[in-house]
Amino acid sequence: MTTYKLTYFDFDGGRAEPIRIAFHAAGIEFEDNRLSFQEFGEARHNFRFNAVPVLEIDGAAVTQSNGMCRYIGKMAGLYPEDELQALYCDEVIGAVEDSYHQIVRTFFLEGDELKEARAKLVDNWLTVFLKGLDELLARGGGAYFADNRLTVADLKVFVQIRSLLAGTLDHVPSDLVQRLAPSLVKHEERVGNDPVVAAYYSSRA
Ligand SMILES: N[C@@H](CCC(=O)N[C@@H](CS)C(=O)NCC(=O)O)C(=O)O
Repeated sequence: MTTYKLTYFDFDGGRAEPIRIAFHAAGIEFEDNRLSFQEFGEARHNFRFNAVPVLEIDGAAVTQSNGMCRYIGKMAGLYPEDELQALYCDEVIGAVEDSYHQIVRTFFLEGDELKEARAKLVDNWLTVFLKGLDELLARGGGAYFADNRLTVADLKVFVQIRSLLAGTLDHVPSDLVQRLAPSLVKHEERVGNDPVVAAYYSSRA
């Protein structure tokens, strides 16, 4: 039997979370290897590209979270077979990946510098990002981003929007999504209540 080990930080979010949910949806057992930030810091040079998530398949390491989303998503039936719908799905997961890069740039700032950078992030990139996702959700029909059903695109957005709604980023108002793209708040609720996603979080509890 193929073995899977997914290494990431020890929190229920970020780049690995949609992959964990997809594993659960596929009914595939995997080792959920969660590192503290300190453990990651000590081990980062052992990881290709010095970053996580890393997925080991029968001991062979693979990087790049969106590729993992597609790979496990296909096994879970959470990735479109239709080429155009697959492209729509990829557009969304790529946009969310971009959002991580924009947000991470502000991570190591402090005080007024952080405040200023986050204000700029809100006014510029996050606004563009949320409006873009709102547009893509409408293109998908309003409920899901692609294929008229739950796909890894929905999981990827769900994880990011849930984090914004929880106010995890200092100086980013937790009502920003509601103000700019209320459709994404409804989408977050829809995905969170999906039986597959809800079952995953019950299993975590
Ligand atoms: N394109 C990569 C980006 C991976 C990445 O930047 N991961 C972050 C955590 S979410 C990381 O390990 N950062 C550590 C560092 O940059 O030191 C992917 O999608 O997997």
